[in-house]
Amino acid sequence: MTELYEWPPTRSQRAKWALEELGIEYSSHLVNMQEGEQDSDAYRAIHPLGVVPALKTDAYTIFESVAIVLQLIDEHPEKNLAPAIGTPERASYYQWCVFACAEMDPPIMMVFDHSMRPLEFMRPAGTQHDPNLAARGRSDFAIRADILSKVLKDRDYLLGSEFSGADILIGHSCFMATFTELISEYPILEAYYQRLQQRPAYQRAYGN
Ligand SMILES: N[C@@H](CCC(=O)N[C@@H](CS)C(=O)NCC(=O)O)C(=O)O
Repeated sequence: MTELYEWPPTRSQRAKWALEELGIEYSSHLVNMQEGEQDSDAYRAIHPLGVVPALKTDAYTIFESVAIVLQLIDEHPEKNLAPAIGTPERASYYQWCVFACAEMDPPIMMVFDHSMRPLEFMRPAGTQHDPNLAARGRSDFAIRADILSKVLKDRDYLLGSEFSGADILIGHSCFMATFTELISEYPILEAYYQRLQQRPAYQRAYGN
């Protein structure tokens, strides 16, 4: 049985969206962040950083949202959520998948941490909001949003006309950018995200 360790709405939704797109049967284990379950010995044995998501299957346990999405998609090539290995399209696919976690997550999280995160959930404990870091996050996000807008200007999805795992990952960045009120200045990105939100698998994963 496949078990997703999640606490919505967080990066665990990336894994959930992939599970839903692929039609994989799974159960959900809610890691109660408000009660500190992420710091329990039992959960730390699954994810040593005490964050979500993690995924447990009959064959392996894995953490890191991007790694989970890539692995699940590779296990189901018949669903066509990734181009064939070694092709030019696969190069773009890798590029945008890594861009999501390496380039989109940090500025968005900087804005969230320094303008929205309740102080009692700041890590390390006692860290205060820093408006300079929030501003830095906003300007770093703007550069990246422009890059994505240029790519998406004349296509429905990052790789062209076909939806792929890269859209799951950047789509979650759009979700976070909406949550942090960063997306409205980028109509192309906003329209792309609206397109993604029409997908039944997205709606099942994000609960709307
Ligand atoms: N690089 C990790 C980041 C995971 C992560 O930081 N998850 C956040 C939620 S989006 C979390 O669990 N935070 C716990 C906390 O802040 O206490 C991934 O993509 O899976």
